[in-house]
Amino acid sequence: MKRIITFGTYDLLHVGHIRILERAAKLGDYLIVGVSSDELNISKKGRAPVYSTADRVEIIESIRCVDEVFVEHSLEEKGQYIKDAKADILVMGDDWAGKFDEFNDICEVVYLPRTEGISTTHYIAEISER
Ligand code: C2G
Repeated sequence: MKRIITFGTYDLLHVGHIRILERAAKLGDYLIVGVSSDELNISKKGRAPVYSTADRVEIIESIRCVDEVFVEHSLEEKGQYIKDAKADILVMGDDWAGKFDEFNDICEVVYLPRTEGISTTHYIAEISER
């Protein structure tokens, strides 16, 4: 039984998010997703997500390939989250390539290619233009 963990904000859910979750799930048997809190996003990106933490958690919980969801409150706790989840593999998009290699001693770290040409930032801009 292989346990997979991945992290993200998943604001304004789009197919890039769905595809990486589905590809992550295929690497094992049980997919755990850390959804980053509004506070963490404000501190790392300088703005709050459009959807609240609670709404983003509810949305990610409803996705078929996702087995378990928790709120990621701090980037510094990542090692602890991985241990608590008893994860065998950490999956991240390749925009994070190399950034989580320090966790190779507690699990396998895999970076999957992002879906080209799609981002929450792009959709926010598109919606405001319209
Ligand atoms: N993603 C993707 N293709 C896109 C956009 C996003 O594959 N076109 C992936 C990202 O690589 C990430 C996941 O979808 O693995 C979630 O993306 P974001 O919501 O942008 O989350 P991020 O800011 O990367 O948060 O602890 C780290 C953070 O919580 C990760």
